[in-house]
Amino acid sequence: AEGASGDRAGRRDLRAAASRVLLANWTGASTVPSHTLYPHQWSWDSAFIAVGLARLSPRRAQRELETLLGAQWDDGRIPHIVFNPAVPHEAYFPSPDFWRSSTAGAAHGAPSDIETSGIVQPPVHALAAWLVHESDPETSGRRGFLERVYPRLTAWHGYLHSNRDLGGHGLASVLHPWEPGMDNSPCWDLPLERVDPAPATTFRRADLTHGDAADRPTDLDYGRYVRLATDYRDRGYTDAGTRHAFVVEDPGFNAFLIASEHALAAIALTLGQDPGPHRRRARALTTALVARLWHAEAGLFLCHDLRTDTPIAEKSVTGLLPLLVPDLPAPVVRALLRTASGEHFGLGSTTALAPSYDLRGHSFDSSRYWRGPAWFNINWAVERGLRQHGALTRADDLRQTILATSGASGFAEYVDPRTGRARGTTDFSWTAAVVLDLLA
Ligand code: 2M8
Repeated sequence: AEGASGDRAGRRDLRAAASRVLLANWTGASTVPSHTLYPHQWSWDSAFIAVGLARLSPRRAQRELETLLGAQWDDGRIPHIVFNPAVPHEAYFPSPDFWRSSTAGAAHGAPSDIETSGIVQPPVHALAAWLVHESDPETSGRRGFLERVYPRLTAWHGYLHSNRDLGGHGLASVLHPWEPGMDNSPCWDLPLERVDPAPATTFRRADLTHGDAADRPTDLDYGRYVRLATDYRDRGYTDAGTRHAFVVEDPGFNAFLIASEHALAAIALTLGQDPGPHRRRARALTTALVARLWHAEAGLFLCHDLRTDTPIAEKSVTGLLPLLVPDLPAPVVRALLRTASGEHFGLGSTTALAPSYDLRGHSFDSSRYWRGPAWFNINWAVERGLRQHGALTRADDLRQTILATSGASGFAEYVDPRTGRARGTTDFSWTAAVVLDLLA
């Protein structure tokens, strides 16, 4: 009994600590991922943050998503950063004067009164909106939350289904390593070799003021990120009909899109509208995902380089994220579950949390950002996926590990997957947010 009450007290303390992080990172209408490293609003961060905020204040969670949706472009895209005009330009690179969204993006209906980036991030938003609604349907209903966000989320998916189906195979593609959110994943090493880096003298990184250089992407990576973003901007943020140096189909990005398409079906049904179009889309995406990106011999989904039309032979956790997809073929699910706990990801054995990249991969690095460290938003998604496919004990174990590691690391941005040691910054918003959700 003492153990149980100690456990209860521990959970209460963890909840209080996670709440303090989110409250401190709230800036009035949205939440920064971190006041130091990322002092603006980020797209997929806000989706995870809203899921956690819903456990504290459903109104605030709705506000978080609606602030982001307020910066949506007329073509449907949700920009990956919404800039806070009160923050000085030097605080983050690339700043608004780099992206120039209100002018360079004018042809695509970028907002004129607010500055944003011009690229996107994984579409976790409809899933988040549905979870926010479900956490308190009464408040959501009274405030007309779903009515307001549904058309915007539908337009967002419309953008991804049309403008971003650059391969013509029914999947959304990404045009920059910042888009799938796993910035310096070894998956991008090969496609990035074709990109001529912008000279280091032409820009100034702000991240190294707050982050340890050994935890961050390299200068060469940054040179290439800058080149790709500059080219996209200088072509007016146009997707089709131009040649992109980097264009990839990513399984994690598409898995979130499918989970979110199912969420749109649930939202439509709640609003008394026809869920059919969303269900058909989810089915078509699922078929395309398996046909294009599943590799039975590798035991997981692989990214596909559309420039060379070849699979990228790197095992990244993005290849496990399709566990979020409800109706995968049974042999695919079985193989994914095996891979998750096998030598490459070691879930529940070598490591406790899923690493971002193959523990045995030639590029594995336990500290450097998306080249090995374990991330809490991704582990939250894997936990959901395991649960959805009936791997309940493993989902419970992973949940406990997420809760234990997050608090002990000071709500780290990411951790060494073998030791759980904090990496990157601390008091990180999505880490606190997924804790609040998993404790509920
Ligand atoms: C990281 O990416 C940004 C660029 O978008 C950066 O390094 O400056 C990534 O971890 C990304 O997934 C995340 O959304 C962002 C803010 O937390 O930081």
